[in-house]
Amino acid sequence: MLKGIAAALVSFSLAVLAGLPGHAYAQQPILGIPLIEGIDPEIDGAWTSNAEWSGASETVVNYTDGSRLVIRGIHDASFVYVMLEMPDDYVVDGHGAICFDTQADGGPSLGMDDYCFVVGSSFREYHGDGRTTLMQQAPLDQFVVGQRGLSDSISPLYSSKPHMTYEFKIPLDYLGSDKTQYGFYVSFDTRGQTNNYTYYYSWPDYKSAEYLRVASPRSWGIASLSSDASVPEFPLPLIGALAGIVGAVAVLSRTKLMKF
Ligand SMILES: [Ca+2]
Repeated sequence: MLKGIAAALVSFSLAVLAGLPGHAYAQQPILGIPLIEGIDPEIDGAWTSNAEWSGASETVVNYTDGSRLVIRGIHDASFVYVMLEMPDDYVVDGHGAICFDTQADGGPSLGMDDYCFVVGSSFREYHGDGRTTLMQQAPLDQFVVGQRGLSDSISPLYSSKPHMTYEFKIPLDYLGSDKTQYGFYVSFDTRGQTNNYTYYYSWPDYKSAEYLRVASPRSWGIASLSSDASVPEFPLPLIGALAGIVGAVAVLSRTKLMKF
């Protein structure tokens, strides 16, 4: 019974989170990225240890087709680390991309200052051309790293099968280390698990049908780097949703504890 209530609470909270506005003139969703000194995630495309991503912020996106994306972010003042995790995707066959609008100046098209890092069968970097929303291949910066793979039971989201994860490590110098906020966009695609269609997803959640075409940077979210281990500057509606999740998790943990 308790579990049912908790599950309902979680679903409700996630629905609220997923439904956050991401449109140009509405409030842009913010992804907080806490500072943790001395971290050194191994960019191997998987949860390498329990502690690896435990201090990171966690943003859960629930898509209408039932797919889920979890975005984790952390920085150590030299690098920003991002993990994309798809708990319902069990096959290594797609692309995962993160894009930074380094000037946070939005705009309708992908600019020269907008950098995308894409992991597929290889790792590539793209910039904008200032005219379209199509990524243009650029030389890969020597210090950026990206990798995809499968996470097993080390991940807290493990169900019964290893699932897709993408890990990225990007030098803050390269993004402009005087900044604490960047426009931020995530996309990924995957083949259907029972058919040959390719499915496309993004954060903020927009319709897409090409992995190299992004939503207009003015409609992206914001990555906000914190100067300490706290997760900064959530917009107000999020606080209610988060409180719901925290409550639900508390109930869930309690339910689990009562079993033993
Ligand atoms: Ca790892």
